[in-house]
This record gives sequence, structure tokens and C-alpha cells, in this order.
Amino acid sequence: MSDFFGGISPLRHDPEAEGLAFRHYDPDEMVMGKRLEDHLRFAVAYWHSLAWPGGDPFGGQTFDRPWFRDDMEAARLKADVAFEMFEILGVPYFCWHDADIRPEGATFAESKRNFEEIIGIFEEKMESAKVRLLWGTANLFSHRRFMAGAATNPDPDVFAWSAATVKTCLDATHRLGGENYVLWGGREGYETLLNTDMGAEMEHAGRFLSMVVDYKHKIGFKGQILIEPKPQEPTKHQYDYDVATVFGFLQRFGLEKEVKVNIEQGHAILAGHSFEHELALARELGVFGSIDMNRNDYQSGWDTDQFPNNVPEVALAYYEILKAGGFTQGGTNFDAKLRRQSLDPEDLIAAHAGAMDICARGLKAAAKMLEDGTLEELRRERYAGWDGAEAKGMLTSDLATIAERVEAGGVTPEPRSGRQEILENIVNRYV
Ligand code: XLS
Ligand code: NI
Ligand code: NI
Repeated sequence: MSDFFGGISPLRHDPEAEGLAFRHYDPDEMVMGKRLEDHLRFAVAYWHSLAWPGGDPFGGQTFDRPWFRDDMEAARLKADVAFEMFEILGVPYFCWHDADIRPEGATFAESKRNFEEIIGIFEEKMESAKVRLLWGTANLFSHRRFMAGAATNPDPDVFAWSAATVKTCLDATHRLGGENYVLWGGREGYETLLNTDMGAEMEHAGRFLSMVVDYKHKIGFKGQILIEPKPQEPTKHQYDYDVATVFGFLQRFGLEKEVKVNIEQGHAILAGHSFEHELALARELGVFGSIDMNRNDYQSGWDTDQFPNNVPEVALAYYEILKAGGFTQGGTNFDAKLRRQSLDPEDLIAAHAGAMDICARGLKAAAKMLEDGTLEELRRERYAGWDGAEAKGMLTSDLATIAERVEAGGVTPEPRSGRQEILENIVNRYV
């Protein structure tokens, strides 16, 4: 045991509690026939919670953690603190990048040794802990070798390095029984078209992803492969712009049945969409996988990765997720960091506890809206005209035949209200 959390005990559900507790999240509460914990499938992100030093674009480290050193002893201490935190929060899952959990070595082989030693420690800890691995991923964006991309780098040696890194991380994810493997292409894009061969880069990205999928099958990994869309930041333009763009890319390489998406709230907004738009689209395209539940600040322009704190927004997101049938292998990952002035260990626990409460309230509100059924009923009514045989027939007909019917005077469009305010008032009853 480290003494980092100074004896904070595991959080309980207690609506009346004064201190650290869950006021709304009761893992055992039944919602639509399923435990809340099994609906939400919360995960802690190792990177922001344990590896992020507190910097912003204008200033560096603010946090002072005893494991902020680049050696294995520090990495082991970080692992101890991580598992203490998972236990305090009672979360069922966590996620990591290779670079969050191990110090970089002088060679690829040394980095791999460091990484695998920590994976071994995780494996041992997971034998007695409740926490499971939601997903693993490779950090193919921080080190300077990746500054011009990973799979899309003009230098084939970086492509090779990236392939070897993903292989190592996929092996480790498989070894720990991970339920997903994520690829976020933070530098898979360009800074300027003046030096970029976009066609070649996208071809390489497609081949790379196909190899990842082949390797997954080769080792018998049953987890989902997920792409996490983001339009830009750090790169000026990223190829995995949004759900629609990713779907087009997957189709082009014949991977739309193999790969799903991990949708992040803040990335959806950066792409000019709402979170629920991206979720609904992924559901309709059959590629909904998992979510990163972290938002941006409404005023600042960069990806601030804050914990969720807006119940109505979260409710609309879970509404779309419940309509997709809920998570199967995916979950709710807090890809979220503290504000840089939140220095205390207690802040880390409070941030997650508050976010879990917000999500619990959002999911319960979404479930009530679905159970109430009025929203779905009004939507169904709006399309009821399509239930008729003549209307359905049009979809297998042709323009000339349809035109004949219209010309004969048999068709009279009658505008009807979209009833948006009424629908919004219904939502407002539950959030
Ligand atoms: C960055 C991404 C990143 C991915 C994992 O914006 O959200 O944290 O989730 O590489
Ligand atoms: Ni992000
Ligand atoms: Ni993310």
C-alpha cells in the first residue's frame, strides 16, 4: 500500500453523505432490467489520472506526484497507486497507453521489457482486484519520432516502429483479457498539404489497420478494435475526422464489419457535431463501440478534457446509447483530467465520483425517457405515412412510375408540425 490517498476508504452509495460518496450512483440499482454498473461500465484513464503533470499551453507541471520520475521504481509505485484508486472508486475498468505505464527505454527492446514488466504487475494485481481492462492502446503521438504521424509517416521506419508497438500493445491487451483495443490517430493527418501525399498516407493507414485486424484474429483476441475519431488537434487535420469519415474509410478498406468507433464528447464538438449526433450515426451505421466521456470548455479552443458535469447533455447521449441496446464490450471511459489547480489526491477521487454521479443521473433520466415512450411514439407517428403499401412500394419503384401517380393528382403533401418544443418539454420532465 502506498499512502498516497491518505486512507480514503472505498466510496459508498449514500445520498445523504457529507464527504466523498456517490449520491446517485448505486452500482446495484436496477435500471431497465440491468444493474447500473453493467449499464455504465466506467473506466479510469491511466494517462490523465496518473501520468499527466498538469500542464496547459502556457505552463508546465503543477502536480507533484511521488512517481513523476522516468524509472521502473516510479512506474511500479504508479501502478500501486492506480490500483488503490480503482479500489476506492469501485470502478469495473481501466485503460492505458503503453507510454503511461512504463518509462521509455533507450531502444525498442528496452521499452518493451519495461512495458511487459508492468503488464505482469497488472496481471498479478488483477487476480485479486475487481477491475478489468476496458482497452489498451499505443501512444503513437507524444515522442518526437511520431511528429509526422505513425502509420501515415513519410518515413517507413516510423511505420515499422508503429506496427511493432501496436503488436506489443495488442498482445498485452489480449494477455490482460482486455475487451477492446483503441486506435486514436492523433498525428495521422497533416500540418500542410504542401508537403503531404494524402493519397499515399491514407493508403498506408488502411493497410496498417488491416494488419491490426489480421493480427487480432491470428492471436485469437476477441475484443473489439475501435477507432477514435477526432477532427484535429494536435494535427491541423486528422484523417479520422468524425464517425462519417471513419465509416467511409472502413468501407473503402472492407473493414466496416471488423472495426467500430470509440466516440469522445469533446471530439464530437470539435468536429462541429453534438455528441448525440455521433452516437446516433454510429448506431445507425452499425459501428457503435464505446465512449470517452469528457468534454471541452465552452470558451477555450483546445481539448481541455474535463470531467462531465452537465446532466441534460449526458442524458441525451445515454438516450442514444440505450437505443443502440447499450454497451456490449464498450464502456464509459473518463478520458478526463483535473483542473491544473486541483493538486490534492482527494481531488482525483472527487472528480471521478462526481462524474460517475453525473453519468448515473444521465443514464437514469435517459431510461425514464425511453420507458415513458412518448418521444419514440411521436417519432414513430411522424413517419407513420411510410407504413402504407403504396409508400413502401415507392422504395422499389422508379421515378417515372412515381411521377405518374403524382401527375394523376393522387398525391397532396400536407405540412405537419415537427413538434420540437413539445418534445423538448418532455425531455425536460426527466432531466
Ligand atoms: C486525445 C484522445 C486520446 C485517446 C487515446 O484527444 O482522446 O486520449 O482517447 O489515445
Ligand atoms: Ni481526446
Ligand atoms: Ni479519448
